[in-house]
Amino acid sequence: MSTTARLLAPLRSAALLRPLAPAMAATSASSRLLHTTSSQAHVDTSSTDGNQPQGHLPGKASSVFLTSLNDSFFDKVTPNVLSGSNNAQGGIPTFRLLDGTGKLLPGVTDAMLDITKQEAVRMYETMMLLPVMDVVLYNAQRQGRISFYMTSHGEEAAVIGSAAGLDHSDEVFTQYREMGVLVWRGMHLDDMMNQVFGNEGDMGKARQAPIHFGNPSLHFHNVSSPLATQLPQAAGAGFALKRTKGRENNVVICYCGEGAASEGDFHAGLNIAATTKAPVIFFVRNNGFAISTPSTEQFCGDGIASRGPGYGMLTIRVDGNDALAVRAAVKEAKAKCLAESRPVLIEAMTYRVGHHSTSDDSSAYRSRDAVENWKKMDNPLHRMRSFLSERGWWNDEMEEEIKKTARKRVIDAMNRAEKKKRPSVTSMFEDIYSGELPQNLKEQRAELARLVKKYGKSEVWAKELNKHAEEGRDLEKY
Ligand SMILES: Cc1ncc(C[n+]2csc(CCOP(=O)(O)OP(=O)(O)O)c2C)c(N)n1
Ligand SMILES: *[C@@H]1O[C@H](CO)[C@@H](O)[C@H](O)[C@H]1NC(C)=O
Ligand SMILES: *[C@@H]1O[C@H](CO)[C@@H](O)[C@H](O)[C@H]1NC(C)=O
Ligand SMILES: [Mg+2]
Repeated sequence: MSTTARLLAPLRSAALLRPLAPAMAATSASSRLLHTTSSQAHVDTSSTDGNQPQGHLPGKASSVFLTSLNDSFFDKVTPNVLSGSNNAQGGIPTFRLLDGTGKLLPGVTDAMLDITKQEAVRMYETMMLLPVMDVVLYNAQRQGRISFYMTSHGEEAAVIGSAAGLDHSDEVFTQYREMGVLVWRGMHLDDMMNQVFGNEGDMGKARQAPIHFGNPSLHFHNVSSPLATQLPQAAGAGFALKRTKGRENNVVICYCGEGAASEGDFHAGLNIAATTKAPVIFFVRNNGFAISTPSTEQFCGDGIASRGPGYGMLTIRVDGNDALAVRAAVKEAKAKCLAESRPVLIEAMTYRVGHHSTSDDSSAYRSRDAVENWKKMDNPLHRMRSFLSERGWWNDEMEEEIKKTARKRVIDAMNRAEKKKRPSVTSMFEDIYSGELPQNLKEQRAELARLVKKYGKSEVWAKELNKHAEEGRDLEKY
């Protein structure tokens, strides 16, 4: 049994019954455990397995009954695995393979890592490419060259580790901070830059804000800005996968932030997936913040993982800054999704090192020191690098080389994208309806044509029109 399997197995049985067990032991007399056969609760002395008398709750075969009101309340889900003395403070444990400095934890074997040198190196190289893209594009926004951007700083292991735990044909639904999945799946940097710059090379024809990617051939579903949109969609996609011949070995992964988990659609998505037994991995990046709201003010439970049992869902909390643990957890989650035909909830504990987006300055609500300290204390890139170096799979020359080539690749791709024109002006009227253009859009197009005819030669208009393919001449025929 792998570590993940060992950790998941007890979690599976950690239904709501478990936290009651210690309390049950405390109520010395078993006569205080009730068996209900009518509205009048009464003492059950005939139960065959004394400690677990059967209750009669709709849809639930057994539930332990307690008579002590105080003992009946609980606010934590305590998985069997660490309910003993080694988890004195209680709470849901966190799965990890590497320690904070990147050393293998005692007892972690190669079989548990289950990774080749080639894949581990590729993971690290991809993790290294992300911050390079982030720095270049963040600055490009600051220089007014693109309108918006969001970085992945601090979450490289959570995103790349999870991507590496899946097959390229698994369906991906993301929130917005997970473009690393596309990098892992091999989306060309030119295609990514074309999207961010919204030029005529953009597969989405510049109709979405930067980083709102969509890539059908990489099974990457279009990003939507309204939080949690993707969760019910993912549940539906999971159900569809089950019903599609030839997709028996595929799952859906659906990412969201811990902040988005406060949306109603989070509940809807998880509950639909659980009840339809859809093969969906809900991967929650708990990065400590929803813009300026810290996790501590976002919810009162034990993180997001504590909600899994509420949906009857297999759940695991993983160290999101340990790329190898994230990969192992996702691989095992996929295996369980398929073997048991049910969704899995993963909570990845990480930290948003960057500002929320280019529209945010996080120094307004957290100290710069806190961020700097975090980068030093728990750095997913350093941990992965140190793991690789320890095995002789990485060295300083490789590090220098990758830093140099990554930057050049990214800047070259950006420059190519920036030189391209925007889509033609009339393209904005296309594709919304498959048949003939409706009258109202025809009128709008004609009005635009009239205005461009009238003002198009003025300096301001001419400059803008010049940025588009066909420079507005495509309007002349309307
Ligand atoms: C329905 C909805 N409400 C509010 C927003 C504004 N908004 C955008 S991102 C965000 C924070 C989300 O935080 P989290 O889910 O933790 O993701 P993170 O940014 O930390 O990756 C908010 C409130 C939105 N996009 N949609
Ligand atoms: C229930 O808990 C409260 C608060 O801890 C305590 O004051 C009270 O005595 C308890 N009641 C019983 C019946 O144990
Ligand atoms: C999703 O993205 C792809 C690629 O950019 C695009 O072709 C498609 O039109 C988008 N779909 C929707 C519904 O926006
Ligand atoms: Mg967050």
